[in-house]
Amino acid sequence: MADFNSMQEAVIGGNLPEATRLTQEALDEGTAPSAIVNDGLIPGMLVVGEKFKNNEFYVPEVLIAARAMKGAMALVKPFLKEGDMPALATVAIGTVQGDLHDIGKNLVAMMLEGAGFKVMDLGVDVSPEKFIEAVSDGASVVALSALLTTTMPNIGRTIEALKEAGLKDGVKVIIGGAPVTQAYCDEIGADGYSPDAGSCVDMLKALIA
Ligand code: B1M
Repeated sequence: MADFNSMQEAVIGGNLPEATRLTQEALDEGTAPSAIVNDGLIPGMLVVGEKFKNNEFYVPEVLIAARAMKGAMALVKPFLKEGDMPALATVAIGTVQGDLHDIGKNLVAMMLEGAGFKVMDLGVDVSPEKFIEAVSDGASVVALSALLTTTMPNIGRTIEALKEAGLKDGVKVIIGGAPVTQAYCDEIGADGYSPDAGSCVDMLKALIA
């Protein structure tokens, strides 16, 4: 019987050797790969998100937890069959045009991936056209990050571009970043705002429920 509790603890503690050892052991015992992900790794990462949201964990703890999760996922991935692990949704995430900050955006991407979303990371300085392309390629959620007051309006411009392309109604747009607020979210007609990476997961889950 796979030790899912210890697997969760290994992810929460960012213990890469232990996370990979337990994952390999579970695979060798014949545990379903999807159970390893759903009952061992993802619940661990969700706890990390909660702790980050509550200021019990800081950026370094989240990064090492994500490293443990990724190491274990790399062992499981080759055994996951098509349809084994349907993603909650496909999220195209990027920092908006003109903005090169990516530390917060990467944390959000990691938390979403850890929670079972498929993430298309478009990087930094992402033009509205690139987000449109990602939606055409299958993304149903567009996640926009901005760290500068001068680039924050590009969140609104990206939403306008999605509307002009006739794609806005088919996607959820979520936004965040240091200067971004719920008031700005309401003003530009985005679907959801969250102040940090941990609460982004809860917010998006509620939005697509
Ligand atoms: Co820049 N920078 N920077 N910078 N930088 C800030 C943002 C600034 C506040 C510093 C300051 O003046 N006090 C200031 C902005 C002022 C303003 O606009 N009001 C600033 C400036 C001015 C600049 C330059 C213009 C400086 C210059 O060249 N004159 C320049 C701009 C370059 C550009 O983007 N075009 C610049 C450059 C840089 C570096 C390249 C040197 C570097 C970025 C490196 C990198 O990201 N790879 C950098 C850094 C590191 C910072 C600070 C110090 C830290 C940002 C950070 O990573 N925070 C920052 C000052 C500060 O915040 N103390 C500053 C940690 C990160 C975990 O938090 O990104 O807020 P954050 O993400 C959080 C939440 O915001 C939220 O979740 C995350 C985790 O909880 N979140 C989302 C973020 N995206 C989200 C998306 C969501 C939901 C939540 O949904 C989709």
